[in-house]
Amino acid sequence: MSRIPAPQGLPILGNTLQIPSHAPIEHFVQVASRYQAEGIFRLEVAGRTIVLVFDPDLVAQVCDESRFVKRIRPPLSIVRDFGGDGLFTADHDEPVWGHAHRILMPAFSQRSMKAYYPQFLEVAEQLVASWADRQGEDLPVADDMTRLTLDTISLTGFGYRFNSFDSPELHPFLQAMGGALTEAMLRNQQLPFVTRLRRKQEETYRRDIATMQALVDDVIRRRRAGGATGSKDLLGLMLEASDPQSGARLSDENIRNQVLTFLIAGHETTSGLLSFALYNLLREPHTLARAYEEVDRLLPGDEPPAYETVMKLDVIARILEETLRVWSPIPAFSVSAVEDTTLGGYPIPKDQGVVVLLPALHRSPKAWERPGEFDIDRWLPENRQHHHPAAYKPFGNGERACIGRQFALTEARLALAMILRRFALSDPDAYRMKIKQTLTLKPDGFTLKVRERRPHE
Ligand code: MNH
Repeated sequence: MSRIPAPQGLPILGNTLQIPSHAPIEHFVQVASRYQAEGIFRLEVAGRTIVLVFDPDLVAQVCDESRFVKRIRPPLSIVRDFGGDGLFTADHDEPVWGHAHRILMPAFSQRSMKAYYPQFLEVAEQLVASWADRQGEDLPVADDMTRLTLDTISLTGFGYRFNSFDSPELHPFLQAMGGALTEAMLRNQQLPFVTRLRRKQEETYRRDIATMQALVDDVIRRRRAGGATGSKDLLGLMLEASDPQSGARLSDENIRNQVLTFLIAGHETTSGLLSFALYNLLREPHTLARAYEEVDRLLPGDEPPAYETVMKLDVIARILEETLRVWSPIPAFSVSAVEDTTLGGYPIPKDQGVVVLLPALHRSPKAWERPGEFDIDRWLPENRQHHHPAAYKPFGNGERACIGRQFALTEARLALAMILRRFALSDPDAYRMKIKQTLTLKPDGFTLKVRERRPHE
């Protein structure tokens, strides 16, 4: 592996000190640009060798599930401190992953999205009403998208109401989650003895995890107290369904881990997607005009949009796809080699982790024409077929790909359509992109202003 190109590092510390602790991904992308020809490089971080790939042909190999599988290594082994054996942080070999996956799959079918739709709509209407009351003010985009997505997953998944739009402060759950995710990212870059020395951080970390778990316990307690059986939402399925293959039921401890996993995974990334989409629209007036044209054509008047109409939105759908190319909220995912193998001619030993670096893959000149350009017409059916099959992985890969993809896209389509139908957007402060990384990415400090497009009662 020592032949894989790598920036010069120090003895023992390797490249650890070169990585800005709060912006590792931006650094990795910068390093990647030095290895365009190879499409693969290596870093020595906190005593581990990390191999990163972004060449689409190499990514195609890494996506071969007979050769590489998801294993719980840093940073996911750290996230496991709170995700436990939930879907996201369960190991490939843990039987409970298969049990939960099969129990929950029906809850993510397109038919289920239709069942959740009234609740998607209810929360999207709260967002729009809140913005209508705050016309002309600087609206904190990422915070409000977080209110939308957190309230949506908790209501549809668990029948639990955060009522985030009623409060100027974000819910304590979110504070705790932001703290825990950031700490997991920092620990990923620390030698273990350093983590052990940081007592105060350890205390805060444990407190943040306890705060999140207390909320989860409240969610489950309320459901049990309500005695509402037969509910087919996520929590209902977990409490009552059994794995069709083995007959296994989920343990109370596992359900707790799944609820916490879904509360985090089910909102954090969709919030980033919507924030980046709004950012892109403000920078691309032509695309914004096409989006307005589409919502005015398909959603005239003030009636709540019908599910079927939302599924017909095509410009908006392509805005989301292109946003996920240029700004993937989850900027990387990792797999490990099943056996000794090679990648691009370099030997990779069994169990070695390989990171797929999405921002570099999604802008690879080998796979994309004009990679830096925001062009939603890449996603027209006639152009789509020319894409490199492994050049676009915003939802991960294979069996372990995102279970919530349709959920996120349906929710985001509706929210964007509701926003555009009602408001003209402006950005008088000409925001310049500054990424905030807490494992996932969001635009930091991005605000916009809205004004009603047509008289409304
Ligand atoms: Mn989601 C896995 C991206 C929305 C629930 N998600 C993944 C992975 C990526 C991802 C990438 C694979 C991670 C890995 O390989 O380690 N997810 C996204 C993006 C969005 C998103 C970009 C929104 C946009 N995810 C959602 C939503 C939910 C959700 C919404 C739930 C309602 N995601 C999950 C779960 C997993 C996952 C659960 C783990 C799946 C598994 O391994 O079985």
